[in-house]
Parts: sequence; structure tokens; C-alpha cells
Amino acid sequence: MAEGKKILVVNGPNLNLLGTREPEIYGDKTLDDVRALLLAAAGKLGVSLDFFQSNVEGDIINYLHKNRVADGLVINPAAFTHTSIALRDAIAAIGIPAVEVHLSNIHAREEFRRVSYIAPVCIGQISGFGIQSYLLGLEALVDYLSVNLGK
Ligand code: DHK
Repeated sequence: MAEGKKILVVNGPNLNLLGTREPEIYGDKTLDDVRALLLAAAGKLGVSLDFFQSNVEGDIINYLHKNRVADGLVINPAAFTHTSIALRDAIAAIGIPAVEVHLSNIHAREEFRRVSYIAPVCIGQISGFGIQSYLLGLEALVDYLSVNLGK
């Protein structure tokens, strides 16, 4: 059981604008909607969540370092997915199970979005289901924690 475990939910650049930002790609739901969706699920799953969003790469890395005692990570690295070796190294360094999530299907968009520096240091990637990607990511992570790690 993953009960009582602490999960970090991290969002990268421009996701603070979710809801108004290119809604035809990212949908009309806001980051507060994501938060509400995940909090409702966390209540049922018996896990606690800590949310963090930043447009600054170093701030995300510092947050991960500071919170490395957590049990798991759901992360939408946004554009840092395709650029940041530093963020990839941070996730590898803290060594907690991570799931990469994306609102849009990054594999069906521009060529440069098909590459993720982050995916290789994650358990897996969920992409293309709008804000449901976060919920699927959380459920997959909790399942992984209870089944694979016996937590
Ligand atoms: C969000 C972004 O901001 C983009 O830079 C990524 C991702 C895709 C998403 O779909 O959630 O390429």
C-alpha cells in the first residue's frame, strides 16, 4: 500500500498560464483544476501531495533537491522536457520514482517535442490526455509504489 506516502507534483514553464495558453493544444482547464483533480484522487488513494510550479529551471531543481525525501514525483517538465539535461540529472540524483506527464501528445507534434531528456530517468511517460494525464500519472505512480516497491 502506498498509503501515507508523499508525492510531489511539479509543473514547468508556462503551465501557470494553463487555461488561457493555446487552449486548442493544452485545453481550457487551469492548473487549479489539475490541483483539484489530483487532490480528490489523492484523498481516495491515501497519499499526500505537494504542488510546485516554476518557470525557472534552477528553482525546479532546487525544489527537487529540497524535497528528495518524498516517495514519488509526477512531473510535467513542459519545454524543459526537450532541453534540460540538468533537470534530468536532478531527477536521477534524487532517485525517487518519477512519472513524466504531458497534456498534449508530444509524439504527434513538432519533431523537437518528440525527444524527451526526462523520460529515460522516469518509470514511464503519459502524454496526450489533457489534465487526465496527471491523474493517470498519479495512479500509475501509486500503483508502482505499492506493487513494485511494496510501499
Ligand atoms: C507542455 C509544454 O509547455 C510544451 O513545451 C511541451 C507540454 C508539451 C504538455 O503537453 O503538457 O512540449
